Amino acid sequence: MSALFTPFSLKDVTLRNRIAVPPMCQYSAEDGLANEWHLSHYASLARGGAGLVIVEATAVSPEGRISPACLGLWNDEQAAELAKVASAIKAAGAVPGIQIAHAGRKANANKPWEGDDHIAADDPRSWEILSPSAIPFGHHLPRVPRAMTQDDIARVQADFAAAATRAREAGFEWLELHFAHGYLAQSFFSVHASRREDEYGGDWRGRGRFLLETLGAVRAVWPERLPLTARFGVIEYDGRDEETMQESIALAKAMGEGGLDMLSVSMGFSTPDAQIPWGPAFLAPIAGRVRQETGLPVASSWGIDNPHNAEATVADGLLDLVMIGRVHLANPHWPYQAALALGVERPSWVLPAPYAHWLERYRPS
Ligand code: 8OZ
Repeated sequence: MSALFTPFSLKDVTLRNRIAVPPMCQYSAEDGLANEWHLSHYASLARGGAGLVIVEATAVSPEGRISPACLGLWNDEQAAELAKVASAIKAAGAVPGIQIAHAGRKANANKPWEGDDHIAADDPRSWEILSPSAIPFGHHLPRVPRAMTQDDIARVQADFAAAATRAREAGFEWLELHFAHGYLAQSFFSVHASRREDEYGGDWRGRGRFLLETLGAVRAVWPERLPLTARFGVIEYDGRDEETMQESIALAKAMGEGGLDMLSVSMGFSTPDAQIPWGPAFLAPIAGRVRQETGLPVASSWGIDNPHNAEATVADGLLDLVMIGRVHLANPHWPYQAALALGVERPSWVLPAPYAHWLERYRPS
């Protein structure tokens, strides 16, 4: 009996197994619109057997995009194109999810394979970048953001709620808030990015206020019967890790009380000086601690890249869902291969019926 291939239910949604495709930016859109690339990419991942496919970081406003080639959900035309993606994911038996995002001080960058750095402020493709405080990330992202006013904060939170409404109308059944990776929400929480002196700064409650309010604004419009999750960086690997973990766990508990259904545990990426201990499944014990101390279901990723460490993280009670990202790009049928490797009986059931049919047929009995 495989833990990885046990269905998982959250609210009214049931995933066929514990494998999820995490959001992975494709940097392939124009004007925030999904196109044939997104359709074929996401459909192929869903066909491979994962229970959940979460569409990449999709910006709630034009200035919230990481790059000019990121997806957006600030108008109805974008929602109409994303509806095709959601429908294709669902047709292949996976639950369609989407991550909504604002990139904050990391916005307005070139594609990773075209430099990954900030677009210069005098470039015609540049836009104003926003953050809780006028502190740049540094390194390849040197531009100084404008410190947000409380009107800016209210506007971005309304953008999150509007994007959530469009995501629902487009047919998505699982919504993830991007509260990680040094983007806007993580920056509000991070001591590396926030020096605010109003009620959005200071101790963890102040630095967590933007996240809790944004969650509340989205929960108010996202159906109660559908999962609302957040990807959140609980640790920075900056030398103050225990303090950050305790603050993160306190905020995660408050988010649970504020209507969050699950946490996708990641790293903060708020400073270019982080010393990340890369290794197989290195973040899973951290996620397991968050799961234990908050009582929230958790997902996580990073270095979980083979059927055995994926199975172990679920079987050992560290994770409820395993995010299988990059290896999924190399092998969209990773879930089927994992089922074979784990000795799951008749693993073809992992796949949509037409594929299962051909794989089961003409086999010696
Ligand atoms: C991993 C690490 C840093 C950034 C995202 C492009 O979260 C990212 C990212 C992923 O959208």
